[in-house]
Amino acid sequence: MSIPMQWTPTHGEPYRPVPYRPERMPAEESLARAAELRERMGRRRTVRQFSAEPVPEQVVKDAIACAATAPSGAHQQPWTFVLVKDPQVRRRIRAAAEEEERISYEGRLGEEWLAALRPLGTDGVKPHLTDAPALIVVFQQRYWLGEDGVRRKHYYVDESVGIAVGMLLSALHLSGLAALVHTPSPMRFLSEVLGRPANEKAFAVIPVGYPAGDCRVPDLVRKTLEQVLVEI
Ligand code: IYR
Repeated sequence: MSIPMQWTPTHGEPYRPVPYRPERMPAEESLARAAELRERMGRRRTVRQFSAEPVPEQVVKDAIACAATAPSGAHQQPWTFVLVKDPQVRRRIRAAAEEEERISYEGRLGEEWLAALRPLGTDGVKPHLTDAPALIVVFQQRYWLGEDGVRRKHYYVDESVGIAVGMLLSALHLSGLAALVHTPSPMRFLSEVLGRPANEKAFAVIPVGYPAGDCRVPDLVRKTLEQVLVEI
């Protein structure tokens, strides 16, 4: 692998395009790959019961590197991925998350929301936060903060980080690891526990690992292609 060039912030520099000539994939190969990918992606499931078995750390880091290739508004790459391996920090995150979730499930969510969640079997107890061997806490950089205190606007932060998380989930799944997108609400405690700066806002907590031996998932049905695709 070649050593990547170090990124430095850009702002107001002129457009200096470089050639892009990816090798053209024959249509037959495209078709075969697309069908295989569709089948493999179709087998991804959100997992809430994890084995404590460790995962190869480089797989997780490679998946984060894949996520960080996501397109972003003005190529500002407004994301930070905090990889939490320390069991003590995971315990603190779980304790703080469960405190918020208990309030949520005891009524803050409201009847309609609770009814929508019922088929998923979720509740305020979050063992995955300590059982999974790693947590990836994704932060959005709401704005850029230079060392000299210069503060610059970031654009399309939600969209950019959402795309990156989608790519992260795909990379983890295709590398053989299971994950869950957990969104404790409110998430402010994550900045405190993880010591993140004021320009960063927690976006999701993603436990990563192998499913527990007795892992079960809700019997969900996905929309068919015909139900989600409109051709004009
Ligand atoms: N954040 C809560 C509730 C929750 C909300 C949605 I929308 C889900 O798809 C799943 C859970 C929790 O993590 O349990």
